[in-house]
This record gives sequence, C-alpha cells and structure tokens, in this order.
Amino acid sequence: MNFQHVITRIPCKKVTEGQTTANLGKPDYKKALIQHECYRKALSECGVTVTVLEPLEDYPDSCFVEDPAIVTEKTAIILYPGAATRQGEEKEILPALQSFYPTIEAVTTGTIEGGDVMRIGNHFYIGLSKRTNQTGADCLGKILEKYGYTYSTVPLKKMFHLKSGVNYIGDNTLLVAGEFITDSRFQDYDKIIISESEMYAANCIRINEHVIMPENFPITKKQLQQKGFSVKEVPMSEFMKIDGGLSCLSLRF
Ligand code: CIR
Repeated sequence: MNFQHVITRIPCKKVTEGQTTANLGKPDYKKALIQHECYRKALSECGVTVTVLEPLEDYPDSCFVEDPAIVTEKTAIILYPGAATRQGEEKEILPALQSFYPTIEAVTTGTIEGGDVMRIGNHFYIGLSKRTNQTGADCLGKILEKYGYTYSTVPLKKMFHLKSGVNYIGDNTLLVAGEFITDSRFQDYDKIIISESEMYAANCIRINEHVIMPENFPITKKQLQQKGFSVKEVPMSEFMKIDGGLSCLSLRF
C-alpha cells in the first residue's frame, strides 16, 4: 500500500447541508476546515504529496472526493454518484485527474460511488448499496478487467457504503464491522473486529508506513497497535455528522 499522491478538496460552506443519515446535528463549517487541515497534515507526514482542490459551493458533499472517481497505478476512472445531489461531482474532479493521468476512463451506465469500492491487491470488491447498483458495478468491473484487475460484488444489508464497514489496511489485515464480521468472502484475511461502540473507526486508511484513523476510538486504536500498526489519529467529528468516513476525504495513488 505504497502511495505517492493524494487528492483532496476543501469543504465548502454548504458542507453544513451535506447528505446524512446520522442524527448528530449539522457540521460546523469552521471546525470542518480545521479538521480537513489536520487530515491533510497527517497525509503529508506519511510521505505523500497532497493536491488541494478548491471548494465547490454547488456540491455540499464535494469534499468527499473518494466517491466520484477511483484511481489506480494504471488508470483513473470517473464514476457516477447514486445521490442526486452529488451527480456532477464526477465532472468537477476530472481536471485534477487529467493532470496525473494521460487517459481517463468513465463509468457510462448505472450508479457507483467510490465508498463502495475496496481494493485488495489486484482485486476490487464492489458493494451494492443504496448508492451503487449492479449496472454501475459491472460497468466499473469491465473497465477494471481491461487493465488486468478482477472484481466481485458484495450486496450490502445495512451498511451505507462497503467501506463504512470493511477496509484493507495492508499486511493481509482487514478492519471489519457489523455485517462483514462473519462474511465468508473475507475469511482468509487477518481480521480486526471493530467493537459495536466504535463502528465509525472501521474506516481507516493505510498510507505507506502508517494507518490514519479517527480520534476518540480507543478500543480500535489499541487493537491496531497490538497488531504492530503505526497509528496517526485525526479529528473527524464534523465529517462524521454527514456520514463521511475518513477514506472518503481523499483519492490515493
Ligand atoms: C454522502 O451522503 O454522500 C456524504 N454526506 C458522505 C459521503 C461519504 N463517502 C464515503 O464514505 N465514501
């Protein structure tokens, strides 16, 4: 899980109006800006260059750049968000991707959000959720196959996005929560089982030598440290209020 670059986008003022199923109140805009800065700093400390895109006031959820595209070492693929308020973000992310990739692919049918796409090695698990449908998943899958990758789909029961409940952090290790704890697809990995009281912490990212995780999840932190992972914590409370996991604030490649 070696990365050189990440792309992020500053939260816009309308981040307070982001889509949400959480009952945690509205994010505080200024606090969200500070937390985003902490996130970018943590990324830099992991040895990646951080591209920072301008806020987009027309899209309250546009700081969650992971959803409208996926990036690999071979190509970047523009997706098509399932949330109506987010459709159009895929066009906005395109210029940033073009500065890194000579050609860009695009999902042309169905809906699919990057929060539903988890890569392990050369295989991509694609969650079928309220945001991602079979058509979108297969369209992405066919593009990935062209580049020598494989894919399979994972129908979700309760989770918002696939990566709300399962994340690969390298060293054959998965963070698993809720419905994924007993999922046979993931039985061959070493699993860190996320406590029910810390579900949000299932979404962490491995960047080079470190795992970046949300602060205030002491059980998960200890589990990670006991397995030998080097942990960096970042404040995420304002993004959590609008269902934003830690991974969704960046595209990593
Ligand atoms: C949304 O509902 O689309 C945003 N409020 C949160 C998106 C989170 N994305 C992610 O976890 N990949």
